[in-house]
Amino acid sequence: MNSFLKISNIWKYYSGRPVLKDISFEVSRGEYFVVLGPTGAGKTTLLKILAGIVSPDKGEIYIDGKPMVNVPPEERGVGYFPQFFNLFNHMTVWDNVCFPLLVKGIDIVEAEKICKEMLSLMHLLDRADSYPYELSGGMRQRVALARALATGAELLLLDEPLSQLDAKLSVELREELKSIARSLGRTVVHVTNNVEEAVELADRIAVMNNGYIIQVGSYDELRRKPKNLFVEYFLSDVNVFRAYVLDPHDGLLRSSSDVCFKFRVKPLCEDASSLLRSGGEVIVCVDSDVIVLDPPSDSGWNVFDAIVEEVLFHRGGYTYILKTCCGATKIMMKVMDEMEVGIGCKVKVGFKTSDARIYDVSEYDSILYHGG
Ligand code: TTP
Ligand code: MG
Repeated sequence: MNSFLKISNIWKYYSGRPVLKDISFEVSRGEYFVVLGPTGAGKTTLLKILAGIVSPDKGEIYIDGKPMVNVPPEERGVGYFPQFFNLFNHMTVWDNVCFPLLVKGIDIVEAEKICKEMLSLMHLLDRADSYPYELSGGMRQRVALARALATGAELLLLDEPLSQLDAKLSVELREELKSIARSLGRTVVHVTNNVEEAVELADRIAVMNNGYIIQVGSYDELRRKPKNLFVEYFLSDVNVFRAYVLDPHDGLLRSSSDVCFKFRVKPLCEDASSLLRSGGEVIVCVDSDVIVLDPPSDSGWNVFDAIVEEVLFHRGGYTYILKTCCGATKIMMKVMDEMEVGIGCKVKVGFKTSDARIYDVSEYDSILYHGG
C-alpha cells in the first residue's frame, strides 16, 4: 500500500490502564478512513496522538514517510477538528477561520482568499460577520470544520465532526464533506460512533473497541467476513441468540433462556462446525433482513409461530419485533416495505438454517457493555 499515514504498535496508558492496545494501520493518500467504535473505545485518544496533542507510551507514527512521535502538533501538517471544539467567542466567524492562518504566517491576501473559499464551501459566507453565540450548534460545527479545512493540511483528523447536527443536516453534510475532501485532495481520518455515517463516508472502516482496532476493511468486507461477534453486532441489526447444542451433527440448538425455542444451523463452515459440541453453549447470529414471513416448511428452514409486538419505521424500511408463541424469544425482522400485518397479528416467520453464524460463547461479553 502507498501509505500516507502509517501507525505501528501504538500503546497508551492512563493511570496504568491501557486505553490503546497495539494499534497499527495504514491510510493511503486521498483515502477517507473512518474509525468507528462505541463510546470509550479510545477513538479520541487515538486522534489526539495522531495530532500530536497526546504522546503515545509506545509505537511509531509516520506521515508521508516521516516519523512524527517527537514532532509538535503545529509541525505535523495536520488539520485537527477536536470532539469538543472551541471557537473564539469574541471573534466573528470570518476571524475564527482567518486568524489562525495569519498566526501561521500566511499573508493577509492569501489568508482572506482561503477564508472566503472555506466559508463558502461550508455555506457560511453570509454569516461571516456573526459571532459564534449568534449561531446554531450546527453552524458552529461548520465554522470549526471550515477552520480545520483552511489549514490546508493534507491530513485531516476529524473527531465526530457531524455529531452536533440534526439528523437531516448531518446526512447532507456527510455527502458534502466527502466531496470536499476529495476535491481538495485531502486524506481524512474521521472518528465516529455512528455506523450509518461510517458506511456512507468511508473508503475503509476501522472497527475499534476497548482500545483495540479489531478489523479494518470496506463495509462490504466487514459485513461479509466479520472477524468476531463484536464487529457483526456493532455494524448491523442482528438477532443474537445464546443457545445450547442439542445435536452437533444435525446442528440442532436450544435457546439458553427459552427451552421452547429450538432451531437448526446447518450447513456451517468448518471453523463454526467445530464450535458445536454436544451440551456446549454458543452464540448464534442471524441478520434481521434474512428473516422472512411465511417461509417454506422444508428442512432448510427454521419456522416459528410469532406475534407482532412492535413495528418501527426508520430510514430504509421497517423493523418488526416478533415474539415467538411457544416461549419468550424475540426475533427482529427488517423489511423495506411495510407488511400487511399489524401489532398483535399472528405470523409465521423463519430463517434458513444456513443463514446462521456461530461464535464462541466467550465472545458474548464483548456486546454486553462497552462504555469504556
Ligand atoms: P476516549 O479516547 O475519550 O474514547 P472515545 O473517544 O472512543 O469515546 P467517546 O465516543 O465517548 O468520545 O477514551 C478512551 C478511554 O480512556 C476511556 O476508557 C476513558 C479513558 N481516559 C482516561 O482514563 N483518562 C483520560 O484522560 C482520557 C482522555 C481518557
Ligand atoms: Mg471521543
